[in-house]
Amino acid sequence: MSRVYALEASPLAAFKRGREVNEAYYTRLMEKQRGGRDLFGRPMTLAEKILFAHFHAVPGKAPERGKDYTAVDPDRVAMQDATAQMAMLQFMLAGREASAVPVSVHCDHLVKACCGARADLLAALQENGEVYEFLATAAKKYGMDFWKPGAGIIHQIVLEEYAFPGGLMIGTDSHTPNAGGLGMMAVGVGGADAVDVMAGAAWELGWPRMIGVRLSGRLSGWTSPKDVILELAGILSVKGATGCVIEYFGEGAATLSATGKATICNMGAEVGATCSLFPYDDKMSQFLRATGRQETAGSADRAAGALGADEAVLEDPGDFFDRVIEMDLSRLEPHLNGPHSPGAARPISALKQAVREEGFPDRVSAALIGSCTGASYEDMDRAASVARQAAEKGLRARAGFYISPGSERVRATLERDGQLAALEAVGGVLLASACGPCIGMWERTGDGAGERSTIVTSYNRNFPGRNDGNRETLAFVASTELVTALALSGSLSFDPSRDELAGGGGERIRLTPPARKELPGSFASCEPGLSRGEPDASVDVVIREGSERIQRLERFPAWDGKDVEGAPVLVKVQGPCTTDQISPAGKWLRYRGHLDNISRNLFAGARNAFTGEVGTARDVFTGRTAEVHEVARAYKARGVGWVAVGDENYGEGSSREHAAMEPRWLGCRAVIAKSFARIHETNLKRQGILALTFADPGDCERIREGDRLTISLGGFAPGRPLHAVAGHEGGTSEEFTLRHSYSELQTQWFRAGAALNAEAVSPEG
Ligand code: MIC
Ligand code: SF4
Repeated sequence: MSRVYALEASPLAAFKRGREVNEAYYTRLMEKQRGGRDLFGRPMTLAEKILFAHFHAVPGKAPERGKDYTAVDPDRVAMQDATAQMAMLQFMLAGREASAVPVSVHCDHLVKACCGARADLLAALQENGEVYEFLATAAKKYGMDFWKPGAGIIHQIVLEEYAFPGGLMIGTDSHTPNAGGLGMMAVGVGGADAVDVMAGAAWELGWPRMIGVRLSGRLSGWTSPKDVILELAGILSVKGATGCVIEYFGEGAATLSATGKATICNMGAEVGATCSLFPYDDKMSQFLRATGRQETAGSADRAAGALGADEAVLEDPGDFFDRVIEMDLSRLEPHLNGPHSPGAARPISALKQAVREEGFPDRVSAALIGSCTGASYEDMDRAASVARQAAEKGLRARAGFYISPGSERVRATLERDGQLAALEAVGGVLLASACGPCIGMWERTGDGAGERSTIVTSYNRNFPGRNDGNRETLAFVASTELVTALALSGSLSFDPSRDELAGGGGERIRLTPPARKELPGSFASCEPGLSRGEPDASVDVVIREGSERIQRLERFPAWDGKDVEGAPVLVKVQGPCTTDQISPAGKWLRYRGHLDNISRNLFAGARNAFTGEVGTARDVFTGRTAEVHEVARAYKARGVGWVAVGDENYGEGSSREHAAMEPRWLGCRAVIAKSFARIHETNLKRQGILALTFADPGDCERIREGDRLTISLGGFAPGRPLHAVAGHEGGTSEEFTLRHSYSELQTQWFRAGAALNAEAVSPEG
């Protein structure tokens, strides 16, 4: 079977190696969508229209939301260095000469923030040289675009270079949906999903449920697009949109800049959404043109009708969305969400009380702006306008103040237009255009380091230990301009719309809300740091001999056809368990390309409900308590498979498939939770681990320390529950029922030992 592009090879080929999408792409998209109306027999949401146009083969009946799986053909793939290493190692096992779709690889996660942009970048090149060399040579061989360290953060570059309205993309990072700001359906996935698509197979997607958000009114004063999603996170909670696409519409949507929309879509990941989307509008057209994509803008302008939901959907959204949320931008308040969860929404007016009653340190010890969520030209311009007001009065930031621009293009433009100087004038330290402290690559020293302290960031995540590795740090997320105001005041409860700053001479200074400048007249020219990909079979992928960073992979063995029999429960995780707890980032990013080495962090950040401790477990055979990975290795050495037990929304957060590959490598047979986050559930399935849920969530309480689990796999098939028995220490046992969401294809992955074994080897054959 040769690969069939949903939008056919010829128009696709037109944009394949370049940055533009042509008219033919949209002509085909519109033709395809007409077929969609016949299949659904009703008007369609934007997500349905885009997905329909990308069907691998049109199904016989309209897919049922939240139930059916469908096969689609993404237009492109994006990967960042911390996940691309494992994805590339798996792709090498697939035996292909080149990627079947356009791919970009971005070096952004491994740059440590320590001494400022220039020095940090040089240190990263030294420190991670062999990883960059591996990725660069692999990208060259397989024909992928390669973005050097310092070029910028994956999602910002994708927005500036590759995203286009109506397209479908997957990316090995959970914030891939950022491209929804340009009307692209962009979904975060684990590396193995990307490998399939790069190997020419279709991509399987659970047909999503749809949440509609109607925006009315207009932002004013201190509110920013970020506050839309910070408020929504409070309404939906961190798992409220699991399995859903969030589609925004309404006259308020058209007032938001493209980068503001991207921020909102980016953080849809924080509520579990598959992706988020805005309809095409003038703001997107302006952004496409400002970033040099006139042809795409012109073609999209003419196809605008195909790039939004059908009229009837907008008139009666309640009939077409599973849930509709109304939000009036004029009434929105600036938010500071946290600590410890992006879903802990707090309007700024509630902060004073929260500081009093919940005992958060009011003093802000560090303020950080940037990341893929808060580093657009508009964000930084607003931050600079706040900083300027303070500088004019001779004030400096009262907290450590760090700036990570989203891309080199943005950085060069901020330098040219003076915003950078304004931020530095109040004490801001420029960091590299990379993830840095957002992913724990922060050598934090000085004020607040290693203590219980408050920090504020314009990032998207604030899980315990995320930014500086210290679980005692209380991190709050907010808009870039609010974080800047808090940096100046040094106080968490400072509300710039009500409170005044104290000047050096005792005078009181009231900050005025920053103006909104969405785009520069033009972006500054810069050396972008890109090597364009053309496949070249003669290139050897470089893996250094004896490397502790990169390890060639071996395939996981196929299922032996037997039940899970008497498997000890390695850990039962207490409370929310993010991928940061299963496989922490920070110093462990170093080993993202070496499965055995990174496995030493398995569950290092998770609290074991049996012991109450973080990162340890008891060996049921020896009674010895040790680090979780050591106990897992001991079981593996005995040839005993084990099981892990989790709570609600298990595996929320990042897309890192290490959180599934590590347990697989160390002998895990099944993870049983009350519920799963979408990407992690698929990652487990793809790596050959059974991802199961308690039919009765209350049964989770029946699992005790020392239990041995037996799970009967005889009738393992889509939609059929499984029977399990927990044998307790002391001889008693309890039975319970487990559910799962495996599709037919996914059960084949399990049988084959991993998805890679089942399908990606020779999709052409
Ligand atoms: C994140 O924001 O958590 C990350 C780091 O970008 C991850 C990817 C990773 O762990 O490499 C994500 O969001 O998927
Ligand atoms: Fe990087 Fe942070 Fe964005 Fe993840 S959320 S891609 S770590 S900037």
